[in-house]
Amino acid sequence: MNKILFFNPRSAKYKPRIPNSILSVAGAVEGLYDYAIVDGNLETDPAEKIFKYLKTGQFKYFGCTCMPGPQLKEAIPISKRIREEFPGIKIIWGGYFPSNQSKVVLDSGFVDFIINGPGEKSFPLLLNALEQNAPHQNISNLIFKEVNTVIKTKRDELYDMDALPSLPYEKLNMFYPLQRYLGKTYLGTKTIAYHSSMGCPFTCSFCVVVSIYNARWKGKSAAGIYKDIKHLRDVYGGNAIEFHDNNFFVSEKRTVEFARLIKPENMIWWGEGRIDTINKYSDESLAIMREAGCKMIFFGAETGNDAVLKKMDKGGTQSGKQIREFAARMAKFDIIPEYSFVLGIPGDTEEEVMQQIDEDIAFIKEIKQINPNTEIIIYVYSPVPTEGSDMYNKVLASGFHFPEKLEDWISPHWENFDLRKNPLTPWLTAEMIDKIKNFEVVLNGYYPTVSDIRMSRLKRKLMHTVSGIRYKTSFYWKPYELKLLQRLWKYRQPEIEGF
Ligand code: B12
Repeated sequence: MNKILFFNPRSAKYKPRIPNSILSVAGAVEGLYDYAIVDGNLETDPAEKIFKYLKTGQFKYFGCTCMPGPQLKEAIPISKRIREEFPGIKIIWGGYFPSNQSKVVLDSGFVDFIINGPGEKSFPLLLNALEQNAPHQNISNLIFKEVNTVIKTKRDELYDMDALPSLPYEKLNMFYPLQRYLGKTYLGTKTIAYHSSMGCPFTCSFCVVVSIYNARWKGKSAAGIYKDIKHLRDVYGGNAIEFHDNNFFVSEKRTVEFARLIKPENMIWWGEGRIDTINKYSDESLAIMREAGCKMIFFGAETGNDAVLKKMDKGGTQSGKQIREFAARMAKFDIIPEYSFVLGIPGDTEEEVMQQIDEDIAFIKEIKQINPNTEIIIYVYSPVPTEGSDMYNKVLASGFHFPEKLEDWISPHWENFDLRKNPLTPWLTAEMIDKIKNFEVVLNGYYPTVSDIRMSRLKRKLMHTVSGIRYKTSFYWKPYELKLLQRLWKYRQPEIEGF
């Protein structure tokens, strides 16, 4: 038997979302290969379920998706155990982690193939080759090992998204009721996770998308997106949308067309975009988007310092001035800008790094003054292998290196690395990390995120009052009282948990 077992490992502190990564490749083999899906987010013991499937003897392929962080905690031990107990099963990983950390993944000895970037074409081709004992060396978007050498095959051009197979929602529904994926969020009571484009046209040196898509972007048509959303609304009752694209708003025309189509459905939607791109949108476009339910947009603001933006290869026209003005412009249209900042990037001296952190903190406070509704997300810079960029060269020069053994990624030391909260980067001192984290606690106290739907008005008010003196006097040291409140009330952080 040649069935595929797909696995979506659990993301810690999750709210289950439609597993688009797995569904995209499942859709591509629909009708060609039979498959089952195990979603770690909806299982108490996914390993048990996986081995129950494998023991039937029907499965020949194990396809696992993986991003850094908590998903590795299941992906690694489960794949390893499969290799030990079922050595005949081919193990194939896809997703951002294996694409970017291919050597360490393949060196583990328990992953046979990595799908490098989009898998809709390469995955079925790989299976066909394996089934027919035919060569796989010419299949694009693949990484594998041959006599101890890691081979990366050529990359396909980005696909016409409208021509790709539709996602097999009905099939997913046979394994897990799709309703369970439509969670209650700030956006709505049944939130759909949808992915409508591939890549991003920019080359920011801190962003992992660059090494996979190399400044390319392609989007599904507005009509195609609408058709899928309408289906999920009519059949499963979805009433809000979280767009998971790296950059949903690249094309103003597509956004406006989609807004016009979705408006009568009365759905709230959210996506990620660039400040300089959306700043070019006309007032009319922004007004239509808001009327059509676009309530909040996530933007990588990164920093208000133009020289640092340049160092990060942010590209485009983004500047500190533009970030400020744009926050005010969004307020006019009643769209909440969710600004993310990257603090703690490498500098030449310790003083320089600290000074930049202080400057970024001051800038964030300024943004809050301009538009208090701006949501702030703070990340600590975690290097990604953007080979050739000046910033990554600096990272390497500092002595930083990624783990050399796959299992080290789940050691307590590395576990939180990609959560972008406490990276193990040599240029950051404990004092710097404390400063960033303490500021974040005070900021979240003074301005609790609107996306935490469980937090009552009264609790918000209380947190705001308690943190007032600290926030106003910039006294962030040891904010234990706020930490206690946040723990007590299970304050949630959208940067880790999504909405
Ligand atoms: C949804 C999502 C989440 C959800 C996950 C929910 C779930 N598990 O069900 C949540 C919000 C929990 C999350 C969390 C995190 N995420 Co996340 N997440 C995403 C997001 C927005 C969408 C993923 C997706 O569905 N894409 C759509 C599918 C179709 O694309 P795809 O995954 O690339 O899949 C294609 C190929 O990769 C390949 N493929 C993928 N898997 C497989 C498997 C097989 C078998 C095959 C054959 C092929 C294959 O084929 C697919 C079709 O072409 C991506 C960004 C993005 N736009 O992709 C970030 C992203 C993957 N996340 C990222 C990160 C870092 C995280 C965090 C670790 C940290 C953080 N602070 O965000 C946390 C982890 C914390 C946690 N709690 O687990 C990074 C990864 C960066 C990196 N260094 O590799 C990304 C790229 C965001 C970014 N731009 O930085 N995330």
